[in-house]
Amino acid sequence: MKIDTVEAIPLAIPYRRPFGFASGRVTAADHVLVQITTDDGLVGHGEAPPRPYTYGETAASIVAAVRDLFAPVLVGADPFARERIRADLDRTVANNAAKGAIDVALWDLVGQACGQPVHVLLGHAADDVRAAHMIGLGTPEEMVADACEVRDDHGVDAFKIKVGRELGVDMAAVRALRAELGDAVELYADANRGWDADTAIVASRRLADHGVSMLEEPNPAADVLGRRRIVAASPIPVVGDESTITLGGVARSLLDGDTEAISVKVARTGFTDSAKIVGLCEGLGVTTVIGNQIDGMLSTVASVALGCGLRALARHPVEVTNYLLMADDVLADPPVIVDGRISARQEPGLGATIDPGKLAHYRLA
Ligand code: MUC
Ligand code: MG
Repeated sequence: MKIDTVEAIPLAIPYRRPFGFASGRVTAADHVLVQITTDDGLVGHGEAPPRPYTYGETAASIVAAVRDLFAPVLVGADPFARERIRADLDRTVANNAAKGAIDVALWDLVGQACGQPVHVLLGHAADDVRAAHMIGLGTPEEMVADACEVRDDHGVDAFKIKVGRELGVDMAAVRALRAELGDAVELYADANRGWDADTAIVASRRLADHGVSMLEEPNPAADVLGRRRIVAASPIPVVGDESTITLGGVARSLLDGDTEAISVKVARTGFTDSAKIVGLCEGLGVTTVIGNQIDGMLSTVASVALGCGLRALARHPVEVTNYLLMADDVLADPPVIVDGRISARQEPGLGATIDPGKLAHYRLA
């Protein structure tokens, strides 16, 4: 089996409402669909959500990187040779979302070729995972309403609260959420580097007082000594997300003592490098959780496959709900979250079929 064509298709899908966080705001899904076909007629897909404020990529840069740099390497290659392909892709630095989407599409092809779902190929740790919902920035009332909608409609009982603003504003939201949702739900927080070290240390204590279990990216990790002071002073683990986006970066960050747990995202490390990061962390006794890069439906399906594939990830809630913000998407069969859980698909590969009508409607010329 050889790769025949590689396409990067830019999409424009409206949002039901914007999603805000300390380092940016998303108002529409300008995701790029990566579509790889093989000479025996298989079609694999991956989704790249551009996050310029996190990785520097835009939809245009992802399309250009796939078309000009990565497609020439991929065409003619065997999709099973993911390590060789990755070595070739890594001759270009960064472009995390573009590479992540390509890796997801390759696993989709491998799964289809083997007649096995991706979570089974990865190790089949579970058939379903607990869902977590990421609550974007807003007033306490807006944030509570958002959480209640997902709790009431989908039974979700784990929530990541965006923080990183003026501390009094964030704590008002955290208090309101805890009061409304009760003590039984799991709450953790993500500041997207919005605080300085001193503020983050105070915040970590106040968050812990409200039973918030983890604090993601409290400050810029490049503030090396500040980050170490937070780790030393915080009663709750400090989680690396956008500061820990490569295998080597995760190793360095853990050894340097600037993170204590790691968020992995298929949208930036695909299945291959996510699994390597999870293995590294497992060996070190470090918790890994699956984060959400404000994914559409395809990346959501991929995240569930990763969570159900690997034991260390299946233990923790997986952030899967952000596709609910989108008014629509290009999948024929949307994800389903019931009683706070979401199941891996049983079809070969990702089991995600693209609706040709929706693709024609949402693709940019
Ligand atoms: C997160 O966990 O930080 C916000 C920006 C991005 O790239 O991912 C999100 C969520
Ligand atoms: Mg984060």
